[in-house]
Amino acid sequence: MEQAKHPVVGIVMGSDSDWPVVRKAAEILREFGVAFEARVISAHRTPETAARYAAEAESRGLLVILAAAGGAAHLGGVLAAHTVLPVLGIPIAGGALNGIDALLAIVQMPAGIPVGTLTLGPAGPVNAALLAVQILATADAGLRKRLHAYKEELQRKVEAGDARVAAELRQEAGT
Ligand code: RP5
Repeated sequence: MEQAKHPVVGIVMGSDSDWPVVRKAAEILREFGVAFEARVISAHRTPETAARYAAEAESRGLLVILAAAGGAAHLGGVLAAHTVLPVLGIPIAGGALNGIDALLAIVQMPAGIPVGTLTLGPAGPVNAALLAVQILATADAGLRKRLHAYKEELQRKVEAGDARVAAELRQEAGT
């Protein structure tokens, strides 16, 4: 699932069952032209691989890691334990508690090992990728420009929605 020669963002997910939701993060990164890689690595089922991935991430040139997991979502914490790179945790909905478990697991890291906690639900991977772009943009003027354009586009969409609702109401009122 490698997108480019020198990925700077590592998307890691606990299971390939997370991919249908997590792929949105890949789409956003692609939209911004940020090279990434995506891996399925489980903190519980493949713990050695998780530790190795995080320990080698910095020397491999990664700058930010996204960690998506559901249930007892320890992935972000385990990766963060083995790297100084910023780790952004994405709680995946599903299972008996529908993501509340993952959210609480990610948000309760002990002092010293931060994991940024992103939105629960489909906005999670989108916001995680955007936050990764924003982190990279602190040292990349080109990316910052693209982020401004992205925000302007969001604004245009809301304004178009506002106009559409107003037009619909006018039509219903026959005015
Ligand atoms: C977590 O358990 C994964 O991140 C996934 O969200 C959840 C279920 O995994 P599977 O049983 O579908 O592989 O570790």
